[in-house]
Amino acid sequence: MEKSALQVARAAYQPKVPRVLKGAVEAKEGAPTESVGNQKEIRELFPNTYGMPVVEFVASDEKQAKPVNVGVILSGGQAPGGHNVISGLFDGVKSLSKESKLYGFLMGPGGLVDHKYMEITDELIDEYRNTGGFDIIGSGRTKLEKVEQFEKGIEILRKLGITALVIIGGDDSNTNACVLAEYYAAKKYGVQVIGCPKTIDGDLKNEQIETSFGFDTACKTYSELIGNIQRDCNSSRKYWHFIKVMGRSASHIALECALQTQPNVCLVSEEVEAKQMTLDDVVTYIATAVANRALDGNNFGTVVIPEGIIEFIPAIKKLIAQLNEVLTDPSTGEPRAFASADEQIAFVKGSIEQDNLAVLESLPSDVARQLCLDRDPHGNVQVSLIETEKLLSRMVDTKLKQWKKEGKFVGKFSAQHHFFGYEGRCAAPSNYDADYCYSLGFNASRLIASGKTGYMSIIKNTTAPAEQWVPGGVPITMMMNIERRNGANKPVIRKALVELDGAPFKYFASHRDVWARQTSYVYPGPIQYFGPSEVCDQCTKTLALEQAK
Ligand code: FBP
Repeated sequence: MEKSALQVARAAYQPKVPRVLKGAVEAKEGAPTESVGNQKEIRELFPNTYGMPVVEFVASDEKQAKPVNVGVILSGGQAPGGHNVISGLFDGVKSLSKESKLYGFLMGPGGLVDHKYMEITDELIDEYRNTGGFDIIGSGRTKLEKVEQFEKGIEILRKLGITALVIIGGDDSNTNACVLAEYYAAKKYGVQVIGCPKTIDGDLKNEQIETSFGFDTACKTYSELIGNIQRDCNSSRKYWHFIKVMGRSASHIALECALQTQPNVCLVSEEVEAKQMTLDDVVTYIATAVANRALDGNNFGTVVIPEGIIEFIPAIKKLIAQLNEVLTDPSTGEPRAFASADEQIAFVKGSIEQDNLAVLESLPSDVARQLCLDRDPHGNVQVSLIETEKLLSRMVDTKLKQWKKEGKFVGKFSAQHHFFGYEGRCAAPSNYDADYCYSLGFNASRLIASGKTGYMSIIKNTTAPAEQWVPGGVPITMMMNIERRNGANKPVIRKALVELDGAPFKYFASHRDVWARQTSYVYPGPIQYFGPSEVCDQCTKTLALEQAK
């Protein structure tokens, strides 16, 4: 594979790791834990993995030296740093014993079930150190939830002598990791299951997990692009740019990009829901910013939109909840099968309540159609396929035309549209993500060596220099509660949405009125990999604000 000069230099980068992980460790255990909600139900569903303590690794004199065969799976959407989790895990298991082996299951959890795998060797891993992407073994969204899948899995794990499996995924994939850990523990199959917190969306975090990996690099990549657009629009002064950014449910990415670039408008889905805003309220809010800037002769600006916003508008959220129910076959719990998209839409329209039908029919046909069509394997609406940025700018245009007639808008309005998602998911990891991910992977090998199962690998204190980071593990059951999914109540990891009383949102809310009217743009520029630490090793503003509490 031909490489650029940066790639060559980057391949030689040595990720920084917590001091504790540089030598032998032992697990210091805290008190027993409880799940974040529905304790009784979660305890009953996970009798073998419920209530385990949070673990912190501390230095020890005892060297763990037993060889271990480990399997690794990349699950769900790509996030920068996945290759570093695998290289940290590889180095970690080899440091336990040169005899240890690491196998990668191909194209996501499906590789375990279909017995598609490859051994990860020194030569292979060296090609992928500090690179973006998940292409070393590929990723997929197969949902691991059925006993037949778990049994197919154990066949190949036994054949390869694998006694520990590391699942690198978001909240849905780690929920599945937890179910698998419980199943293998109940059956006494002797296979440990460890999770790693991945997702650019940043919504897998809590008291124990400071951030999900990939969020840092993805936000910096999008912020670079938003900054470039802002400089362009401040130069030509003729366009309003509507920029949708990824983040299926939570608005962490949009908020972080706003903190980095100070756009004129940034929508936060969680606030839209809390304020019970209608689609028209959202449109009025944006149109007001456009009209106010026009009063100063500024017929240009930027609007950052979280891709999941549509699901947070209360009337649409209610509609989606009912769509999810009717699209599930109650006898199997599986999605209903339809011969065609048109048949599916006709069925939906005939099955939902009148008020929901009215909301559906009020939406532009392309949006309504996407809401009625298939979910991803975890039951999520595929919001990346809904062109919210165009929908909103169309509606703002209509409103401004009306206001012009009424003498309430004196300017010009011309829009450009962008969607930043796939551009950032496979970017070369920032130093923060390169170090954090490598540490998460290496740390997973220590959880394995300590005999843990049903744990997620965690690294804390990451706003401090890496030397002082604190490695450990958190029982996955601790993050679970019961939620309605695909027409049934399911145990799932609770998603971390933007907290409206949290420091990042409060900082944004206290500045946004100035950013809306004035041109306060910040141009963050590209991620820097080499150079002064204050340029290269900064975490996200979200994390810095949260940890400054
Ligand atoms: P994960 O939750 O699996 O990390 O994926 C998140 C995400 O990147 C969302 O931001 C986006 O809506 C979705 O994946 C897109 O999924 P796909 O890759 O299937 O198009």
